[in-house]
Amino acid sequence: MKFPKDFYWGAATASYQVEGGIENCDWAKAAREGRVPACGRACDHYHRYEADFDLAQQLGHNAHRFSIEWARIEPVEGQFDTAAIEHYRAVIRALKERGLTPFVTLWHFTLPQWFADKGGFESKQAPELFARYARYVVEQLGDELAGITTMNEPIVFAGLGWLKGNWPPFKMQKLADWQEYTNSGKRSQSRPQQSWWAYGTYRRVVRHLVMAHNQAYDAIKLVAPDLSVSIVKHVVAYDATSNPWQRCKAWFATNFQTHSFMRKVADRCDEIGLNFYHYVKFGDRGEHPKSDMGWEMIPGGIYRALHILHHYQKPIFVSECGVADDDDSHRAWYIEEQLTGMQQAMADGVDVRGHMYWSLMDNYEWALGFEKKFGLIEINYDTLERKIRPSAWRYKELIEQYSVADNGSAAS
Ligand code: IFM
Repeated sequence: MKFPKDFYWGAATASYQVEGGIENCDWAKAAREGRVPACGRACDHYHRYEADFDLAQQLGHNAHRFSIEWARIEPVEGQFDTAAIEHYRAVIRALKERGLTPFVTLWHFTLPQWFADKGGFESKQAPELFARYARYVVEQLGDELAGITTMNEPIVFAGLGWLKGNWPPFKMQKLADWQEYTNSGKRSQSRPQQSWWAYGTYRRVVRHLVMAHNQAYDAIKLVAPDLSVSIVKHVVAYDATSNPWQRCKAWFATNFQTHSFMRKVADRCDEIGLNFYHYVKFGDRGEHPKSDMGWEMIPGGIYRALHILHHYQKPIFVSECGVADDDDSHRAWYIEEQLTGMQQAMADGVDVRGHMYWSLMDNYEWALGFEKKFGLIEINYDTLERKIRPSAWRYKELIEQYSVADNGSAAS
C-alpha cells in the first residue's frame, strides 16, 4: 500500500534541544543551578539550520517540524523581539526553498524566565499570556504557514514538572529530597512540597494548559482564520489482553492520560499531532527489545495510538516517533514497523497526513543531557560535525518506496 500523494515525510526537532545559546529560560536557569545538565551551544542549529536542512532534503524529506523559542520572541514580558521573528522567518523560508513544508510548534517545554518567575502555568494569567504570544507570532509569520501547533506534550510537561518533579519547576519532591532537607536541620534548599498539595497544583497546571491552548486557538483564528491549528499530544498506547480487569486498567489509563485532556481541547483543534513512544499491554508478559532509553520497542504500537486519537475524528499527523539508538542497530526496523502500523490504521479509515521521525539530529534530551542519541544524523558535540546514520538512508528508501509520483504512479 502506498501513502497518499501529498503525504508529509520528515523529521522533528525542538528549539532548546538543538539551537544552542538560549539562556533566558527556566531550563537554562535550572542548569546554572546544577539541577539539570547544561545545554550550551547544543547542535548550534541556530546558525547551521541551512546546512541541516540541506541534509534533510538529501534524505528525501518533504516536511520538517521545529519549534519557536518563546524566550527569544518575548525576552521581556510584553516586549517582542523583531530580530528573533526575522530569524524564524528565514528558517521557514530556508525550508520552503528546499521543498520542505514547515510544521511549526509555538511552545515546546521551555518557558521564558519572566514567565516562569510569575509562576509559569501555575499562574492564572498564563493562558492569556500564552495566547498573546501565539497571536503575535501568527500576526508576524502566519502568512508563511498553512498550519501551526500551539503546544507540545502538555501532559508530559505537567507530569514531569509537578508529579515526578525531575523537570522545572521540580515540584513533588522525592523522598530523598525530604531526607536531605530533614538531615540538614531543615536548612538546605527550600522545603519540599507535600505530595497531596503538589497533586492539586498539577491539576491546576493541566487546567491552565487546556485554557492556554483554547485561548491561543481563538486568538490565532482572529488574525488568521484559515490557518490550521493543532496540538501535539503524547499518547501512551494502552492495550490489554482479553482479561476484563486488564481491560479496565487500559481504559482507565487512556482516559487519565489522553482523553481527559483531549476532550477539553478537541473542539479547538483542526488537526492533531501524535507523539508516539510507548505501547503498554496490560496482562502481557512478553519480552521486547528496549531502546537506549529503556523503552520497549513494540512493533505495531502506533496502530493503537492512532486509533485512540481517531476518536476525535480529526486529521492526524505523526509529529514525533523515534528511538534512542546509539549504535543504530534498531532505528531502521523500528521506523519500518511504525510505517506498517500507520498503514494498517489508515486502511481502517484513520486520516493520517504525515510522519515526522524524532529526531532529525542527536540533541539535548532534557534531564538526561546529550547522552541519548535519537538522530537520523549523528552529532559530534566537540566538532559539531554532522554524520548521516545508515538508518536515515533506509528511511529515505522507505519514503521512496511508499510514495506516489506526481503523475499518480508508484514513485519507485
Ligand atoms: O526529546 C523529546 C521531545 O522533546 C518530546 N518528545 C519526546 C522526545 C524524546 O524523549
